[in-house]
Amino acid sequence: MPHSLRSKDAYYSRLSLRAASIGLISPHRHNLLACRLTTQPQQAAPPTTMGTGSTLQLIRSTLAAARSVTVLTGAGISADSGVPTFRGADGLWRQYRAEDLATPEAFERDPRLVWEWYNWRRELIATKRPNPAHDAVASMERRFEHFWLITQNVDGLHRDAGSRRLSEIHGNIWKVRCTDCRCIVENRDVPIAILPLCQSCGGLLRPHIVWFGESLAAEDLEKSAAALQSSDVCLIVGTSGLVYPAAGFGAIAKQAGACIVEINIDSTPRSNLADATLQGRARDLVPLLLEA
Ligand code: BJW
Ligand code: ZN
Repeated sequence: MPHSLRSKDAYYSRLSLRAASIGLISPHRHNLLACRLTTQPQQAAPPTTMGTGSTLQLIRSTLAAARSVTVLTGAGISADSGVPTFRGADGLWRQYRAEDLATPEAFERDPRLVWEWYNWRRELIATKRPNPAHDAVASMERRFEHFWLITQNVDGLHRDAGSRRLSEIHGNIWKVRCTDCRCIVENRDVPIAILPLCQSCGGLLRPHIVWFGESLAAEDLEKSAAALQSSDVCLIVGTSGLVYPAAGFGAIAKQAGACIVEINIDSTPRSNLADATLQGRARDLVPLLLEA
């Protein structure tokens, strides 16, 4: 791993550790610690493959013994519902410049352009439904005594699937925030009026989304860090592992003793951290984890 990434991990890990309450060490942890599960496929996988059957079996038995599970998701889980990712072949950042659309400076410079882009994304996302991977994550919440979902996705599909114990750490595209009074309200208008104004104070509304250079909500960081530090298993699904602080979350869980399982169609800069990797589509693989 390049030195720059290692030091970023350390920086963000320190930040999150400071923000977190102290995690509990589960008695189940020690068994799980001992198990470095598998084979990690080194080559790019065909569209849908998975690790060996025994890998899957080991992950299932590790999950069966786990009391505390944290799931971290990224755009890949919603790609299976038809929501574009950011960095894939058809990813949003291949077509658009993040600096023009997803920074506070961009919004200050041209709020109309930014809202038009979000309007387009709202129109697209409004037509999408959760897929079996979202459903499986939602059912994990019911299965494990301690469970937390950390999603980087703003599309709300985890909530639509029924997940409630979650932090949407990059915000939610169906919420707006006033740039003056800072109130946050749900807004599902499609299309949304451009430029939308706050009903309380008349101020300009912005998407309730965390843009580059903006801090994540302290409460989300605290809840995430607490969950990561106390998890027996940390499942990382469909994220490129490039955007901090989430890119450092696997390392926090690992350092605290969790067994790390990565599910992705590709390898990522974080794959080496994983105790087990399953290569393939989230919608095919995540539901398999729960089968007996
Ligand atoms: C599948 C699949 C299938 C596909 N099945 N898998 C230098 C050093 C350290 C830090 C920084 C730095 N310079 C800047 C920073 C900080 C910055 C950052 O990390 N930048 C990096 C790019 C370097 N981070 C921030 O600014 C964050 N704030 C912060 O850190 O505050 C403190 C601070 C600020 C500044 C300096 C220092 C400290 C805020 C980050 C906000 C990110 N916001 C976005 C966009 C919001 C716009 C919107 O959505 O409307 O959030 S960026 C974009 O990336 C989006 C995503 O949530 C996020 C992560 O992407 P994700 O989910 O991983 O998607 P992809 O597309 O990258 O990957 C998809 C993956 O799925 C791939 O791996 C595929 O293989 C896989 N896949 N199909 C399974 N079917
Ligand atoms: Zn207001």
